[in-house]
Amino acid sequence: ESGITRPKGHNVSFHCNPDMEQHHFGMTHPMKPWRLTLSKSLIYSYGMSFAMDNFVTRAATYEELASFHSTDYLDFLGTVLPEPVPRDLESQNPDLKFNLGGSDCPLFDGLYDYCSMSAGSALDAARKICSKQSDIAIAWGGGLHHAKKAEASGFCYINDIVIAILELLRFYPRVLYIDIDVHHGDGVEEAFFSTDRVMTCSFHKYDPNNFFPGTGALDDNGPKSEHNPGAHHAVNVPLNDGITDEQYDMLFNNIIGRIVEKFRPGAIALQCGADSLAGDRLGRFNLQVQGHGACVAFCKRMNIPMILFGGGGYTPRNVARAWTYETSIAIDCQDKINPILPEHTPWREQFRQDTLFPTLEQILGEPRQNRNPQKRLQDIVQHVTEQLRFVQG
Ligand code: V1S
Ligand code: CA
Ligand code: ZN
Repeated sequence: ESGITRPKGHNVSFHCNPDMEQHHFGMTHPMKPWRLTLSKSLIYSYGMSFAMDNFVTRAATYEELASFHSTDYLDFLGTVLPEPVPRDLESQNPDLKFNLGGSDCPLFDGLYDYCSMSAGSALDAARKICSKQSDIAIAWGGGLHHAKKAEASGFCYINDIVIAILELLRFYPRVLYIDIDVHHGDGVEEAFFSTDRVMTCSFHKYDPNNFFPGTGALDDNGPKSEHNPGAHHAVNVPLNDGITDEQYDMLFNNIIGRIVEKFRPGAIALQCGADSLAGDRLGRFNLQVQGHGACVAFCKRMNIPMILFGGGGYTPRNVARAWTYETSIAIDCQDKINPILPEHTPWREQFRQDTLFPTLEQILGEPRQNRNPQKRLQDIVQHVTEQLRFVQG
């Protein structure tokens, strides 16, 4: 009826768990797991599930989480209980154990289940890629790129991406990690700082003193110590407020095109954080659904097995639009779907406009000032080109 059919010549799998979406970080907290419900509702309303293999993912086991995280940290994460009265405010509790329990990474009901389900979806996706049952595997509930080996950070407790990449590395000699969340993918970068088998590339808003997490400068390319094989294998693309689709597309294609040519990855892990969209509650860019999706389309055209992860995204209606459009790209039906949202979409009124592609004016009223001069973007491409001379494929 919808005209959505299975893509020809490749297989797409979709990994999610409705239990994950029931968790709450707290009333004022920007991370709303419900955005996953809204995204799925739109994806299903378009009939896209008929074109994919759909899996309800299990929770990752303790041993699977321990492939990256320290057991001290996992044991604590498994036993901490939410405060009966939220204590909040780091100022009252400056020595948070493992950075847990502050306002960014609060302790909430079912926290451990939430984290292990996110990691479970990422691992299931990785295994479908390794077994060649999927060419693209989608885990919109994953993408929590700030979590460290023994520390929570920036709404992230378990680094499902690192765990999934470790799985990919059992089958693929080299994996490319790409991160289009508006924040720097510091946790993934750090985890693979000392290997030349993973190249990381994050595009992000960079302002060391005023924007989280404050890392990811252009010349932070991995510790340059003499015998570190991971040197030069971290690419950082620091950006300013207001970057547009056209500029981002130029940068992305240029930089990712060069990296793939040189590094020749066997698999790609693409974090599709939707907080880089215009109108995001925490973000600063002017990207539209089309420009965000163009990154996914570019990667797909390279015909390299790929996992699509979610990540940030704090204006749920725009998150749902982006991840729906990107799902349509994965299954090759982006030109077939009606840009008018299906009449029967649950919570349709949440979307405000009835289109998948609202204009900047519709999203923002007035677009944010673009503070990315063309010259600076050319310098970034130049730096990356020079950096890649040190990289072997
Ligand atoms: N920007 C931002 C922001 N907003 C919040 C926040 C706001 C309200 C709350 F009730 C709780 C937290 N925290 C931050 C950032 C963290 C951003 C994490 C992004 C995650 C991701 O999208 O990349 C991936 C899922 N934290 C900070 O800026 C740190 C503070 C320095 C300032 C804010 N306060 C609340 C904590 C300390
Ligand atoms: Ca990023
Ligand atoms: Zn983010």
